[in-house]
Amino acid sequence: MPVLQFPENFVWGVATSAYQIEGAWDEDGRSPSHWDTFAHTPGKTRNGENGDVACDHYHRWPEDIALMASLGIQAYRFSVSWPRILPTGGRKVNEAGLDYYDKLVDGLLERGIRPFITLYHWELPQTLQELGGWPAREVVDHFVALADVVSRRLGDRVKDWITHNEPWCTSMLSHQIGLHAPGWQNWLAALRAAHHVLLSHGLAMPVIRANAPQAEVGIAPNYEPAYPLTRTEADLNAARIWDGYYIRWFNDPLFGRHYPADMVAYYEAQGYLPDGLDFVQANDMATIATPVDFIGVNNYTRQIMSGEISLDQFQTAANPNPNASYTEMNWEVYPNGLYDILNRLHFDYQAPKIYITENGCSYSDGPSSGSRIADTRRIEYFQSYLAGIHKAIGNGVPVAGYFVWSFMDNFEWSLGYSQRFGIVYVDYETQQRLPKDSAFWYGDVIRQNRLEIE
Ligand code: IFM
Repeated sequence: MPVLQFPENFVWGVATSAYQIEGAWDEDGRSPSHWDTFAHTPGKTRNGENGDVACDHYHRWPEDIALMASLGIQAYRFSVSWPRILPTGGRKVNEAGLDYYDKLVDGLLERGIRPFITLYHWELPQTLQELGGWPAREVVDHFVALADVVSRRLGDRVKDWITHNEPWCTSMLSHQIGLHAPGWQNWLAALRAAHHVLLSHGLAMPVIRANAPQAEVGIAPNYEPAYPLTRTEADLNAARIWDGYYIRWFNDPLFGRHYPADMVAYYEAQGYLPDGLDFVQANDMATIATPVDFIGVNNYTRQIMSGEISLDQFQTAANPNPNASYTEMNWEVYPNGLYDILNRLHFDYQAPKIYITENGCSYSDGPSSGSRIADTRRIEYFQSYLAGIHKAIGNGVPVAGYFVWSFMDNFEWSLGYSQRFGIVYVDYETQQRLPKDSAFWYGDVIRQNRLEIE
């Protein structure tokens, strides 16, 4: 049985986000976010489901982090809910909201769990949405205020900070495809949003570092690499466009390469940038390229691209791979995709340090006999991706840690509660938590700092 030993000090964690688990959407001074508005709009989410209650983590966090500790989890990546802390943006703090995260951080540290904070995992106060949301440059200053308020309060104890989760989702999925809040379908708005997300990241980093001198700060883009179906020019071109749209548009500016010229030309030719990059102001690109301490990699699957590409027709698995297995999101299990991305981030972009900030799979296995949940496919998924990570580390890629998405089943955005990504099962009727087999398996991996592959 091959045994893959991980480096000493490798960080083993789990991840969640506020709106997906907290619930308590209108308690203790929290105002609505644009996701509350979206999810409360008929037709936007599966079965009209929303995050009003979710996993009720706002009230149950002590038991949740006790469970993490009992499994041996070393680090917990969670996000703060902006409208809980600054209900109308700006700097007017809702103390009860900030206190909540203060207690959570203390509770984690008491149990020896290292907190990794994500500042923005898609919850914009509705008031800021009404000011124009991410396509409006004004939002950037509001985000920097959030970074300042949170890092001033928690920076004495929290060392690891992530500015944004998945800028592609905040911009494209939300403003061009329209599947996420605010549900727009407007290319220019999406590209403006992308720029403001990146700019706000660059401006927030020195603020966090000033408030928390020990801090390491990064960002967690989603990486879904594209592979051509065949070696024909059309398929190669389709893969290049997907890569530009999904990866390079975000990664290139972060690493000082400006927006990729081929994609600017493509977007202009399509009429998506009628006035070019007029929303980019002097110094913006240098600010965005402020060196990060680490890059967070969110990776689940890949795309196989072919022929004439239309980025308006959003499809998962446009070219299904007959030899692969798929999760219940219809996402191909493709561990080589993560391996390739890790090598690329190291050898091409020269990322200083990498955390896998999300990796996981949706399978609906629930309790069958008694309380046991035999989610064997999830264990196999993790084994295959971790083997790829281990191989990349062997190539010299500086991967410092791994976060399972997700600690527990939760609200999967427009898909409501239909997708279960957790290593802990949540019975939404009773809010009972049941660790799945994968949770115990993960605990063993952590304890031994190694992976045994059967
Ligand atoms: O649930 C999401 C998470 O919020 C962001 N990354 C992908 C996950 C699964 O879709």
